[in-house]
Amino acid sequence: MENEIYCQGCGASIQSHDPEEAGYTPKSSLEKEDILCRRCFRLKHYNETQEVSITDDDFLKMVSSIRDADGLVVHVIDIFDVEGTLISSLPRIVGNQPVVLVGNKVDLLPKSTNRRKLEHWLRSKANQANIKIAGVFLISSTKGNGVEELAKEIEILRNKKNVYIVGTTNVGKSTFINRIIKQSVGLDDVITTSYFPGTTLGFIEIPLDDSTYLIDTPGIVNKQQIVHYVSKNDLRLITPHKEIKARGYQLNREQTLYFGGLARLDFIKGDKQTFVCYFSNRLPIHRTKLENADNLYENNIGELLSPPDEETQKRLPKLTTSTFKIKGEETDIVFPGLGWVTIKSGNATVIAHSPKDVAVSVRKSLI
Ligand SMILES: Nc1nc2c(ncn2[C@@H]2O[C@H](COP(=O)(O)OP(=O)(O)OP(=O)(O)O)[C@@H](O)[C@H]2O)c(=O)[nH]1
Ligand SMILES: [Mg+2]
Repeated sequence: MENEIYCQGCGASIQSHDPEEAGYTPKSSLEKEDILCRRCFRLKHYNETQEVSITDDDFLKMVSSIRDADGLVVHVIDIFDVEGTLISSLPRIVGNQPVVLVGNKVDLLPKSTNRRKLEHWLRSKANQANIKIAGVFLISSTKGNGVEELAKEIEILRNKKNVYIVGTTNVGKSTFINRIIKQSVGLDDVITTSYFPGTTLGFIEIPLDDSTYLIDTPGIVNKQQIVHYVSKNDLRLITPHKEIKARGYQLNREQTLYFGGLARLDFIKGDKQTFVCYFSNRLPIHRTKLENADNLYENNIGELLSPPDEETQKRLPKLTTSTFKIKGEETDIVFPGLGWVTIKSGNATVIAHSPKDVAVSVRKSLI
């Protein structure tokens, strides 16, 4: 449509006939210069979400239109959920555009994290997925770390073309753009952000100059992201809000750690040693004997082992196991979207339990 108007907060096309649908704005508010739809208004002011009927597939189609465009793609991922947020099908979605990989949320990492190792790990993950990248950056969109350097690099790499900010839902794409807007023109929170998945509903164009734009896009839905299986309340508990604190446990073999009741690590073989856990400070960790672990789960899931709350229990896939024999170097067992456990001795056999589809992986320790 010619003179279609879009919500400046979420990018939805503005309409005044269906209050239950995306972009609804009462007729009386249509006169304003910058229009914010009712859903954005409520998200912003009351932290209230409204479901809309745009499907995962609609989002994917929208983002796939970048394939026919000409510009720079900035692929934002969440460094706490690299498995769930690195889009392995990115080359198919955005075609041959150059790609910058951005690991967001570094403010949550323990200070002792080795950034070089983290960058190296991200690079190797991108390589495995056959995503050719023009650079890797680590930033915090909320705190601003690294954003200026990245903005400078984007300015060079974009070659006077559009810049598309692409990623799965909730990685902080809109927060990143808001940070850039704030740094360049001083305005706060122009685009709507929230800790719920599925906030941005359409493309949002922020002018870079007379003819090119920085473009926010809706998050692509990847079913490996744990955010899709947890209730809003549990999402609050598992999402770290500030720098995570290491929690160390001295374990003998045949002991188990539960991370709430969302994941579990069994220490099967190896000498007595410390397991250092890096999870949201609000996620309780329980230690038990391996022989009691199944029983504890059966009888205490949702109570002592919480989260999951009732709503999450209905949605969460069953826990499945992966066995890892670690030999010779400090290793992290990574539970995507939750956190990781560092095995300091570099020698142990462990069994990791995680919700099916949220696959556990290992990497060289980052600390
Ligand atoms: N700690 C931390 N949280 C962040 C950072 N960037 C974004 N967040 C949080 O992550 C959540 C999602 O942010 P959004 O900017 O809405 O994410 P998005 O990628 O635009 O999500 P969709 O629009 O749903 O695709 C919000 O709760 C943000 O506050 C960051 O650098 N550090
Ligand atoms: Mg967004």
